[in-house]
Amino acid sequence: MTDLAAVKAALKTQAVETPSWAYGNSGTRFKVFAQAGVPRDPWEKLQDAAQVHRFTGVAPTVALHIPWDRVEGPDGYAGLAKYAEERGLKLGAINSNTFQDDAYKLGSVCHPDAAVRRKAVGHLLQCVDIMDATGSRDLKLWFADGTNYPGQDDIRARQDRLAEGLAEVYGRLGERQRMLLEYKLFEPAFYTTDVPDWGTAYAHCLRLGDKAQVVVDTGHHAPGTNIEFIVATLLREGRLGGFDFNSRFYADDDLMVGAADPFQLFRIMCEVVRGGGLPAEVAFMLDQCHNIEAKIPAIIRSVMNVQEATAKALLVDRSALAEAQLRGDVLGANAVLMDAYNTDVRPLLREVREEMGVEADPLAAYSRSGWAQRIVAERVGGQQAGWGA
Ligand code: LRH
Ligand code: MN
Ligand code: MN
Repeated sequence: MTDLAAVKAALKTQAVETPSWAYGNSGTRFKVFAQAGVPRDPWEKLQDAAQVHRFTGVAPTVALHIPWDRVEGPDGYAGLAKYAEERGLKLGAINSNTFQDDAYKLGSVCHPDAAVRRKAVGHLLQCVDIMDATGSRDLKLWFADGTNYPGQDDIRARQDRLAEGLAEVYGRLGERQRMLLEYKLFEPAFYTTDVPDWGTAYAHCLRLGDKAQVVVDTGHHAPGTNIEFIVATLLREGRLGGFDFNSRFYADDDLMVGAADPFQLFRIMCEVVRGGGLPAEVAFMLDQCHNIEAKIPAIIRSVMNVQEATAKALLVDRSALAEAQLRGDVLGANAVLMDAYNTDVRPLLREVREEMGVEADPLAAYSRSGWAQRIVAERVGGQQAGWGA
């Protein structure tokens, strides 16, 4: 039997971080479809994020991407953090960007030229300065580095350069700051990618120390990859820093989490629950873009999808499952899992929301709020997310 009060309590502690870039205009390399009312600067992105938090109650932090969220002026990023706090938010992970500068054609921290590596490491160190100003815990690193042709560069030398760059940035981290290293199997490099998989990320993190952790972006694997196995392994090793949640059908589609494969999301959340409840060290971040759908409701829907998968994972009757597994009862064990997955958790989540003081139906409440009409009227010329131009 599962303890419903404990399930509710766990759901109330879960926090989902939303990405600033999801609020901006985005598209594919074919076309960016601009939407009316989209934020024109980081402050307006925070205004929208505050609506997501207001109606879900569980999205209190916002990830920034540098330099997409460029802030100048005397108050700088500390001022942005204050602006967030005034709206009941905090700034979350600082995402670096070493992939949109001409200098990085052959790579950034893995580039053969030491001057380019210096520039890239300089940017990463600047991101840590920003973390100091915002109070962010996590520096999220994703590298587009790789090669397109066999022989183009030395695979091992590139790993050495990567290790050296990471070590310098790691050394700059404060006591409570972490480095989250994100892997991606493919794109934009076609032949080799320098951080293609969790094994490579894990090996670098191991050398660096405890503050270096792996990020699992659910869109960054080969089709058919058993992501929950990776999650289980990283949790066992104490190296799962967090998730970049999104859905994919084909490549790195960045669709709403839980839209393409809610069962996979459930299986992932089962391993998170199995690996220690909802540990504070695991950051549940979204990394999505909303190219053709309305952005704020899509983000609210995504947060709800994470909650639904989490609720189902928490409902798994762990003792019945363990007993069936020990008996070698293949079908019985599978049935325990499927019973939880097939439970309609929406009534439970409505109760949880009401107990938290937010409305039971976040999407309906947002729709009634008039915010969508207000931003269309007030904002002209929305900013592009910086992605998929
Ligand atoms: C790379 C990635 C990484 C970037 C983000 C915008 O595909 O997942 O996390 O920072 O997209
Ligand atoms: Mn990502
Ligand atoms: Mn991605």
